[in-house]
Amino acid sequence: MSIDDNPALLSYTHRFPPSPEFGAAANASDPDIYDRAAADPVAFWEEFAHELDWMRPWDQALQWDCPHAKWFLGGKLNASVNCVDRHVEGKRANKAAIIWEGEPGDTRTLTYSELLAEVCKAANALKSMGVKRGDRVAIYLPMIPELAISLLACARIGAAHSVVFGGFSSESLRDRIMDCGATALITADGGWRRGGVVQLKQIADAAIAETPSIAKVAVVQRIGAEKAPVQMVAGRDAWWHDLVADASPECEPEAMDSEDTLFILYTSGSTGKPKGIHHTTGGYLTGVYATAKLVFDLKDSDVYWCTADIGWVTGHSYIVYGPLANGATCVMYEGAPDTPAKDRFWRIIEKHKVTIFYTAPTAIRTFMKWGDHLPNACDLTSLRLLGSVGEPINPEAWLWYHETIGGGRVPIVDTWWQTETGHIMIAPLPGILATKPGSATRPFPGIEADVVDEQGNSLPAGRKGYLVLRKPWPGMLRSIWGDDERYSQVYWSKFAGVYLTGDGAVRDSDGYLWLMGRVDDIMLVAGHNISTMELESALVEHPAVAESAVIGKTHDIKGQSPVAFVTVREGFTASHELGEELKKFVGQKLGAVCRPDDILFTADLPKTRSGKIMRRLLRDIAEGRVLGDTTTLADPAIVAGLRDKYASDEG
Ligand code: 7RM
Repeated sequence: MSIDDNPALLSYTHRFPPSPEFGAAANASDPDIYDRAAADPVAFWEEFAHELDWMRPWDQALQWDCPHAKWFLGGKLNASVNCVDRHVEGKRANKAAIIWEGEPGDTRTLTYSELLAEVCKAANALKSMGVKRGDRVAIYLPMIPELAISLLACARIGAAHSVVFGGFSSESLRDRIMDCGATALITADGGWRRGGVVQLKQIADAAIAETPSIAKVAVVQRIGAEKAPVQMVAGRDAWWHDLVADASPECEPEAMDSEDTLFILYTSGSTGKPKGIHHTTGGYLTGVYATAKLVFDLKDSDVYWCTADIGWVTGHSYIVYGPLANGATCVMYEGAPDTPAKDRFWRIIEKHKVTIFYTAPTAIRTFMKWGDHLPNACDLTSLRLLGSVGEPINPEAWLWYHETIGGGRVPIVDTWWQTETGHIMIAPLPGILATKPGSATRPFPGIEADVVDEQGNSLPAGRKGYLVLRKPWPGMLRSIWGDDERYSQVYWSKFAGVYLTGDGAVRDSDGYLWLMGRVDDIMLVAGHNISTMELESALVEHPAVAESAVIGKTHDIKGQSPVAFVTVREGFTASHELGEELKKFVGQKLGAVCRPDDILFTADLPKTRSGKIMRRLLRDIAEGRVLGDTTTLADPAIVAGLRDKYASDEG
């Protein structure tokens, strides 16, 4: 039997049904929701749109002229009003909206009414800088409250924000500013990272020396002149605290058209220049509101923490817009998980009694490597729901997360989505579906996902193929900023009328989806389609393995042969014997065809700054090629080191 007909992942058969108590109290508790949404997805989304505050109702829910969608046409609303004002007017004025924790240990809590005043002051400050409705504002900030405030302030006055992650270089910032023609920049003197200071203003200065569109710069003082000296350019730069000190705490929100731009967010993509993913207002807000409500089961009593940076879409949708549209209390943390010590996350959960915790598999695997004693020493019993996003979560990591962090009590929502999709597309409704470790389960109600072959034909259960989305959804990207041709070509040209996600997937006999990573990463070994994810999941089941990345290396006979890069868990040492043992281990678990030809031990794997393993670079290393684009790497030294090591091991 070929691997294709028996994907290794489907051998993970544990099921975790929701507890009756969780199910009974959940925001989504009626299994009928799936059929109801499938029968009329547009009406389903309208139900959630109706739960938002509109200044003018929409005339038409959806206009679909493939590949261009418009949602809630004619409707007018403001995203900041939906995330802030309506909670102040409701019963949440004194409820904490943001509980912020700085890396050095300073904290700040903003209630919804305080957040409203801050957003209005910031909105007026932007106006004083000459920013108008329809303009673009670049934001280059650390994870401080001003970052969330800046997004909402832009939304309030109808300017589109373009957030650039605070770890990116001046070149990345420059390119992103130029592409969207931003006229103002919000930055800070610096940000804390592992006890050190990232000199954001200095980096920004280098970028804006080459971006004539930027007329004004607002600078938040996070660090102070001693550790982060800045040069303020007269007429261009102003301190944030000066701008807001002069600003009124009231600001009439703009009535935005549902299809007006809310933000642009750049994704690097594997080749070519970054794509400015273009999101609009009404549909996006409806999508993040509905998914945050049902997937995270947000209640007024929750303390919700998403560990992503707002520089990524996860932070846009599930730190800012989704939870705040639901009136939630959100924890926001500035720094690294190992500062001052490797238990920082668990200390934060204990301190703030976090109930919902949303993080990435890369972080989970790191915590596993650091050892159970760290979370075990903290009181994590406040938790009632765990989430995962960013990469496929290996069943082994899922089970560890469930046991060690969730105490075996709480549901895990593995949420599959993309910058382009705007909001969660595939994830369990935790009160309804039984979960299976390693599967993101079923599409969210109203979403139609499919697995298709090279010709676009639907594949039956057990066959790997391309993951596609068959119907428009409210938060979908509207285009690539300034390049509609590329938008059509990248997402809509391989199969007529359906959205190509670029990911591989397989469905099991219960209709659950198992994500296989990017299709570019899938190997063809002796005629078998093997996903790198399957081998990686098998490898991390071995007690010595913390994390692994598998790639296919060109092979004369087999076409490709699997090569595994492996990091070991604390207390284990890399050795030739361990390498041989791991090859055997994988061969026994998955069959001889999957047995890796090479195992290379390494202290770290090359990852993007959002934590995704960059297998493309590992392929370059294994093939002895010149390394491709490395600008999105979190730590370029890792790849250089690996390349040398690989060359010497081979030699
Ligand atoms: C939210 C985000 C998108 C890509 C996507 C996948 C991978 C994300 C999961 C996942 C398996 C998941 N946006 N991905 N979530 N793969 N299971 N739950 O990450 O634009 O930065 O990346 O991330 O390959 O296409 S993103």
